Amino acid sequence: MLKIPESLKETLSQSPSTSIIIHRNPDGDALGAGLALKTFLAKKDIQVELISPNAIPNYLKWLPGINDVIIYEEQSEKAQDIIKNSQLIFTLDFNDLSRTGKVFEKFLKTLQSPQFVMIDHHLEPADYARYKFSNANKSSTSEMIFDFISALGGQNLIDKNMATALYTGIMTDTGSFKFPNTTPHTMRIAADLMEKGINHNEIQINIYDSFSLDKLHLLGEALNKLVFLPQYKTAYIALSKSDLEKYHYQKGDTEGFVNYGLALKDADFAVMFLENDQEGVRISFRSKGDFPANEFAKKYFNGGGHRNAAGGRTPKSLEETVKLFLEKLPEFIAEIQQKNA
Ligand SMILES: [Mn+2]
Repeated sequence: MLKIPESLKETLSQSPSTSIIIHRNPDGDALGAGLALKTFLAKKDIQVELISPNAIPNYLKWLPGINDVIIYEEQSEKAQDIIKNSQLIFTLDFNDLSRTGKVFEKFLKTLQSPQFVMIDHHLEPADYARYKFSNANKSSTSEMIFDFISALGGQNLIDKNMATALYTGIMTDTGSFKFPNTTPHTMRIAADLMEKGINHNEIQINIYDSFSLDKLHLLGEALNKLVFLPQYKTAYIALSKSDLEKYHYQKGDTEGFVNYGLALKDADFAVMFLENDQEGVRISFRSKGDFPANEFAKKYFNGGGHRNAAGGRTPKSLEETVKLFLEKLPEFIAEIQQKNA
């Protein structure tokens, strides 16, 4: 059971103005958690806006209430005014203000004594929040929002749309209840959400069975490019800018591709490199079992995350990035083998 400090309960009972901020390149969990919390607070007569650092990916545009999300990159002055006037600023599904992006982070750091409420399930939470709900054993931030609402006695306020948002967050962050982060508690929440009248099959179809032909063809290209290194139980995919352009890449199109590497028998570690104009190379890491994908991401690729799912980036070219990866992988594997010996 999540414990909410009395002072936070009291602030919430005084109809404060609030805002909710999620991480850059928002995923199903960030948006699911954000939309559900927003509706809950609004039902408690609390003024609230949901702010995303950048645009909503296409595969999530069907979520109820998504059109009211304020995009910081597009409406920064409006977003800044809202945040400046917020007595509480919820930050969801990230552990460090840098996850909002350079420009947004810079603004957040200019705030005078902001009251941040962190609700998040990533390791190593930074220390910016007055109220910190951080638990890396949770499947998702959406699960934590369900717990947060329950701890405030608000379960009866969860309606079908909120349940749809939360279910989407839990489903996407657990890979449809497949990843090791799925607990009995996660399943009980999923059941509770189903009882709120959601159409779980439709959510599944909206997320996983709504690909464009371009996206499927890009997946074909990615699978053809998959390289397996049996000696390191590692599979990787590298997609160049021209690969992406060939299939009219849109943000979110490669969502989930990295997991195909783990579908390979005997692969414990899967990596996907994505060459992106503005951001250099974005890298996704997935692992089975004890392989610490987050440590690898942190050590060599300015990243981090969970043991089985992490991300990173480099300003290098795709070629240089893959070269560095191939150099460091044997070193890293030798290290963890030594540690476990
Ligand atoms: Mn999450």
